[in-house]
Amino acid sequence: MHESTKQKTARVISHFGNEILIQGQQNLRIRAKVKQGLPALVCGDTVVWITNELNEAIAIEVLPRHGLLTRSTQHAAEKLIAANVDIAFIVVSHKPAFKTGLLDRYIAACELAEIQISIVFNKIDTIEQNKLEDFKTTFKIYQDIGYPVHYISAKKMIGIDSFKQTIQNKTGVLVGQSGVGKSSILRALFPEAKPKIGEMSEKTNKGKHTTTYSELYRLDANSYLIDSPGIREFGLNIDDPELIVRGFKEFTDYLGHCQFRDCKHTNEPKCAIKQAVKENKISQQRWESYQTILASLME
Ligand SMILES: Nc1nc2c(ncn2[C@@H]2O[C@H](COP(=O)(O)OP(=O)(O)OP(=O)(O)O)[C@@H](O)[C@H]2O)c(=O)[nH]1
Ligand SMILES: [Mg+2]
Ligand SMILES: [Zn+2]
Repeated sequence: MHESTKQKTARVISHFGNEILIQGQQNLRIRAKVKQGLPALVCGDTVVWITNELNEAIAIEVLPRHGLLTRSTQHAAEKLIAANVDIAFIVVSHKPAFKTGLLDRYIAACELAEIQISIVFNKIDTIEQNKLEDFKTTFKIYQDIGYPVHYISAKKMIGIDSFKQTIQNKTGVLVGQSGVGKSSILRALFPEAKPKIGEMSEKTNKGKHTTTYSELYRLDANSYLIDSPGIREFGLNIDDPELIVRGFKEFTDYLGHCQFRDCKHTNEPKCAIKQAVKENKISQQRWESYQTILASLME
């Protein structure tokens, strides 16, 4: 076979319109075109590519995906965030202010995409001890559900090693609000990576949307980490509201025990989920998040 038509595989580092940046086995970053008719590609995809007679790299096939993280926006029903994701690091902090609803949406999206979840509380170097204790109480709910919570400081390199191991031989993605420190965490884990790190707005205490597109970084031969842009609203990409319960893992044990088979677990009588909330077996806060998401999808 002529060298130029030899097929190789590569991971998609990032995606711009009709062009992608790919990384093959030799760690080289190559700009490639995408053959017409391929589905929309996203950071993390694995593609088969060739070099044509003009010496251009062309992606000709996308390999089957797992762990496809998506969301919906006002403009698009489905916006791809990353593909082939094994584990999501949902990054939260006290600065910008923590939002339970957003965390629960991320969790639901990852559960539905069968992506493992890890919560990362960043910037512990700038929080008062008693406030940190309050957060630890809040996050106990998530630990009880089975989600590990890491308390770290990317800036002061505290707690970085404890979750570094969880990414070995996996593809991870960093998600969360703008300014929580996703790119800073990437740099702490992988100093050779030089992602842009933003300022926080002093006026609003919010991030400035420094990272504008998702990008894949190779940590070692089999471990990858994707840095993604922070977002304000995370719309769940679900067309069937009945699926939402699958995004709330701790509800699972109670499903099928409600009086009505089509119970939505909102205000129906003899609802096993509501009963579990009453008995403190399911957190009131999580149940409220569930209802907010359900209401937003029924609109
Ligand atoms: N004190 C402190 N500041 C941090 C820490 N991690 C990040 N920061 C700061 O927080 C700001 C935002 O950090 P980024 O890493 O750009 O945040 P991001 O989540 O990537 O933000 P977007 O790309 O906009 O989504 C920067 O000023 C960082 O220096 C930390 O552990 N401690
Ligand atoms: Mg960033
Ligand atoms: Zn019910």
